[in-house]
Amino acid sequence: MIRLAIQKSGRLSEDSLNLIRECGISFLSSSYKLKTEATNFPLEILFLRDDDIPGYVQDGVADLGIVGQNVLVEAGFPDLEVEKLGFSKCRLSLAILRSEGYNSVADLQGKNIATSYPQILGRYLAGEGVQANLHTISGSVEIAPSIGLADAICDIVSSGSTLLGNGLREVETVFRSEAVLIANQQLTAEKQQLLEQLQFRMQSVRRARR
Ligand code: PRT
Ligand code: ZN
Repeated sequence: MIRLAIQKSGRLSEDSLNLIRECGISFLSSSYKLKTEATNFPLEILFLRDDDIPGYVQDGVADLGIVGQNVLVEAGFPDLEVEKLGFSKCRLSLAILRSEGYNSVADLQGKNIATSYPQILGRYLAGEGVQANLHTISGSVEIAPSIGLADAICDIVSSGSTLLGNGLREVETVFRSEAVLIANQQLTAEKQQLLEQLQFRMQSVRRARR
């Protein structure tokens, strides 16, 4: 039996469940249960918050997980990635108030930047030779500039309409992300074999969708 952690409720949930079902794996799921067992594959599914998934897989509480690369890399476990899944594509971008001028990332020198991704942003700014003050906030990052909490933000963007609605404009792409399958690095031989079967099925599903 191999244990897979997926997001309980959020942007990854439906596509994660659909992918497992399209792999030919059947299971019962109800909205209040935190785990379920597949009926035709030795798989147990755990439903967790996405932020907890990388750590659980790193520690072996779960063998496998489905999570966004943004969350995986921010958690500090990029090496757990074993397969790109092609959904939940988004980018982590820097944005400033639309009324502000902007030439290059050097303009952010000494500025206050609000983000939920201090690790990824810190590395990016260091690579650009820019020193800024990062303020870590866990949600509603987009309102920070308009209420005077920060000069800029770094947050997830997909359509861009949330930035627009908050009077912001995207000025730099810091990181590109999609959902990935992750795996513990000390799987037993049996679990490794189950992982390979799952990867094979996931690859077939993606090929069939194209
Ligand atoms: O409760 P839990 O902690 O499990 O969920 P969560 O609220 O932390 O995450 P959730 O469900 O919002 O997102 C899960 C993952 O989906 C993220 O980690 C990303 O990998 C991916 N993803 C894809 C996104 C988006 N697209 C996205 N648009 N995550 C968040 N957003 C936010 C964005 O920050 C903005 O505030 O959605 C808003 C709308 O975006 P626009 O640009 O389309 O307007
Ligand atoms: Zn989360």
